[in-house]
Amino acid sequence: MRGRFITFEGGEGTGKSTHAAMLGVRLRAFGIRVQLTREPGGSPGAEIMRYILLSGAARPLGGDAEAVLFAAARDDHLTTLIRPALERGTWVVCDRFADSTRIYQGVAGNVDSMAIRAMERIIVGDTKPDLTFILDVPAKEGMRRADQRRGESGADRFEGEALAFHERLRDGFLTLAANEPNRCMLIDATSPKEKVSEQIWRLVLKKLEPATAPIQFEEETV
Ligand code: Z5A
Repeated sequence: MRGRFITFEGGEGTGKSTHAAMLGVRLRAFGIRVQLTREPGGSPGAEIMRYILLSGAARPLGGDAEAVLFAAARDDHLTTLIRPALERGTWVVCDRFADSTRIYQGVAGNVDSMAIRAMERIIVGDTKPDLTFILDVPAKEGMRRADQRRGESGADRFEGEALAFHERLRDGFLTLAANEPNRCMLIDATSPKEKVSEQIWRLVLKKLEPATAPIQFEEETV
């Protein structure tokens, strides 16, 4: 039986990494084999592209070129990690995926949305997420949380953008949630972590019925 594919999306500091990890723990406790991963990155080739993209080295090439690099990283990630895991029956929980390209490069970065959809069709094909959590907090609060978590280390290529950019991202994710209500679950992530995590878990139980998945006790980590 094919594994399930769950993605976490949203602006910066909304709690995606926190809740991807918490969901991984809950699924494993249920006896389900889980592969936690992230984008950009998640496979050796894609991690090299992550470095290029988040360091800002590709920024002078322009938004179109950055969108192509995100897609190339995703292609490697899908081919070498996500699809093989799903085929083995492992559930994949991914911190960001193709929706981030639609919103960061498309909505906020002004890359042509038809071009982004065309790349998505070629690269992602049928490997679409079964369920996507869109975590929502006001842009200012997300930036504050991300700042706090970063401590002394500097902001990356996207974290360094102005508040208006992060507000456009938030609007983009809210519109996406409204347009694809069957796949995208909008989560108010201003509540305490435990409450958010409980809400996510209830939705996973309802939508994906992990109790019906075969129990597999072999451990897998990132
Ligand atoms: N990007 C793109 O442009 N196009 C693409 O196609 C893809 C990505 C795939 C990846 O950066 C960047 O790449 C990203 C988009 C772009 N740019 N930005 N900005 P990343 O992976 O390094 O960072 P991120 O994805 O933005 O995530 P993040 O900023 O690291 O935050 P997060 O994962 O959403 O949040 P967190 O680390 O789980 O939590 C942040 C802090 O808040 C932490 O201290 C938590 O303990 C705290 N937290 C979490 N939940 C709560 C609640 N409920 N209450 C209070 N505090 C909380």
